[in-house]
Amino acid sequence: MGVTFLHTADFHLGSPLRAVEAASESLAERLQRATHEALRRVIQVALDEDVDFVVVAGDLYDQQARSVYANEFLVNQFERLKDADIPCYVVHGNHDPLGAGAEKLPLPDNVHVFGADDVETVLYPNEDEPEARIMGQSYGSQWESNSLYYHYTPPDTAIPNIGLLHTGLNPDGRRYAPCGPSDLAQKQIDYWALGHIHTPRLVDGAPAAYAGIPQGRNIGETAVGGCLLVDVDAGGDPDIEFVPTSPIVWQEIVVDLGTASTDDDTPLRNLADAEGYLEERMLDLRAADQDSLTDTLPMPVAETDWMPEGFVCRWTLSGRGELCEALDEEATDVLANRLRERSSSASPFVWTESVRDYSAPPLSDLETLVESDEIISELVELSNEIRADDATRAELRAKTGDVWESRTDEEHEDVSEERIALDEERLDDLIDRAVTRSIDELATRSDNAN
Ligand SMILES: [Mn+2]
Repeated sequence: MGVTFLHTADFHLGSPLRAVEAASESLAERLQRATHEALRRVIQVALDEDVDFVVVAGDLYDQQARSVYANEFLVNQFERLKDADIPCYVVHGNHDPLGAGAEKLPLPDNVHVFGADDVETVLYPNEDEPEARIMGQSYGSQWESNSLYYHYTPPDTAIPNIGLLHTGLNPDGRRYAPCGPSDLAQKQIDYWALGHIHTPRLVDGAPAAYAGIPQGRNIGETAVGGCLLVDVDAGGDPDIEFVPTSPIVWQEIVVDLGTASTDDDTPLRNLADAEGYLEERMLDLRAADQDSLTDTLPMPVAETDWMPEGFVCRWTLSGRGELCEALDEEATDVLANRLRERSSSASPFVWTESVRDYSAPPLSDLETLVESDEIISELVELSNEIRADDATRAELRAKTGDVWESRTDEEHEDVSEERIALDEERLDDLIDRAVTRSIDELATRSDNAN
């Protein structure tokens, strides 16, 4: 016996979108609409697919003090499910813990909200002839340090067991219901519907997935947003399919000045070249299709006629090239404004969030520098000696101690830096970077002196 349901999470309704407001009021408005439109479409998927039920894994609201607009919108969406006799099971997360605020408008009675005191169990569609068991526990406060998963213990495995959990999936974490994939795998749960991480993700080693945020809110959330359709039997592996819904897709496009070129194959030299080049990339984006936009997702994607209404782009210029000399803060602003005028009304539109310049001026190649500049040649020799000398390496490592490194995991919040041991590979990397920077500096200075 199996059930088919829709898994969604992390609506963050009522999110203030501050970062975007600064860039453009009209874009902020567009995104605000997109956040609502994305959820409306998620509900439409549930209706079109006639799923048995819907599960929501936390962070429905962005803030503990629930926005009344968001509350009303959510009530309306859940009522669409109610009209189709589709029940909905909800846990609250760290952004909308139960203890903090109550809805001003009550949710319709097809919605079951799991309490925060214990793991609760609900049988679908009813206790007399159950077809699935849904277990869940909401956060009672912003930080949930307990390993909630531990108490998800179904009494039997005769029907599919589904667990709703809002978790950072970090066994060593202290805030977001700590647990790891192996913890989840050892429970008799056929599918863990997870929330908190905003990128759609399958969990390695456990029958668990994150549905992701239906509509990304900023440049950190570039994945296409949507929801998951899940089909699961008692004791079987879940079938998981992603359905894209986000009206707007964020993109960060990195342009390497070392390889980027104009139509006639010359390197980008001035603002006009840069504008022409970025316009071409805009056309590429507008020609993208569902396959190319979703090909980084780790799960099968449903065939739909989805296309975003538009893209919001950050253009990051990197590498070395002549164009660098033409770029300063004013130039990147002007470039961004010119790009905005180009394609903000096309369909799909491409809105330029910003142009960022991390590029560097071109450099003659290292060999030439070493030959022509005595100081640089000595620096390279010295760095090679350091690299090869075990005693010096040990001394460097002892002096430096642990180093800070930014975390690169996809968790959307609390992305902080953490301290890690300076191993041999990182030490080599540090030496390389120090030498490269010193050579850059020396070469630039001797250029200026000449
Ligand atoms: Mn969260």
